[in-house]
Parts: sequence; C-alpha cells; structure tokens
Amino acid sequence: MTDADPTTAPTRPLASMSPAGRTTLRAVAVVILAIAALAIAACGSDPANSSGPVAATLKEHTVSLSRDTAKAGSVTFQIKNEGAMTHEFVVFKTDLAPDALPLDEEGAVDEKGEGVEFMDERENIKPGDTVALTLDLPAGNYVVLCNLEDHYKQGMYKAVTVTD
Ligand SMILES: [Cu+2]
Repeated sequence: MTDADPTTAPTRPLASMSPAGRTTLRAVAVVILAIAALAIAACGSDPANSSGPVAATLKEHTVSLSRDTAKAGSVTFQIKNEGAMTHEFVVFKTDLAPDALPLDEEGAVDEKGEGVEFMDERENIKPGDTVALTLDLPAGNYVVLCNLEDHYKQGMYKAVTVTD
C-alpha cells in the first residue's frame, strides 16, 4: 500500500488532520493490511484446490471433508475425531453408490465384498485425536467411512473423487 498521491487525490483529508490523527489512521491501515494478509493465507487452503491434505472430521455419525476431490497420486487425509466415541477411517475404491456398499452379517461394510476394493485405514481413532493417513490413489471413485459397528449405516461415509 502507498500513501495517496497529493497531486492526484481529489481531496486531502489527511493534510488537514493532526499528527495524532494521522498516526491513528496509519495504525488502522496496518491492522487492515494484517487482516488482508490473513485472508490471502487462508486462500492457500482453498477448498476447490485439489492438492494438499484433505481434512476429515469424524462425529456421531458423520464424516465431513474439507473437499471431496483429490489429485491422483499421494493423497493425505488429516483425520480429526471430534465425536465422543472412538471411530475409524477406511478408504474404499468403488463405483457403487456411497450408500449401497455390500454389508456383512453385522451390518458393517464387507471389506472383501463385491464391488469394493479396500485401500487402507486408520483404526481406533479416539475422541480428540488427529491422525494422518497417506495413500497412493489412482484416479477413480472412492468412499471413505467409519466401519465400526453400524456407523456406516448411521451415515458415517462420504464419496471422494480422485482425478488425474
Ligand atoms: Cu464410527
């Protein structure tokens, strides 16, 4: 930011202000600049951006993602359990509808079921814990979910699309 040019500015309120007034104005400008810098930094985690870790939040009984797309290759999920129960985070590659994965006798997703390919998981994520899971994912359709008890059936899943 530069000070207004007195030769081109139509009015010059600064020129008639007391030195104290100018100092206050300058301080306000510094604060505005600081806020602008923070806003620019926040743009680094633009949800539309397909690179960088995907933040996943687990609760009873939802999975929330900072974005549902990722670029093929190394994909990291930063998983936080904000719930009151222990959860897990399982990644399946599948072209099935996210709410129609094959179930086992207990009502959990059958990790060896037809139409799903188990990729990797982080188990036993305690309330308040944050863990990372990095996988090498080819392009395709995925579902991430919690497969403890009937948490999947309760709604703990989200679709993720990985593109080249
Ligand atoms: Cu769970």
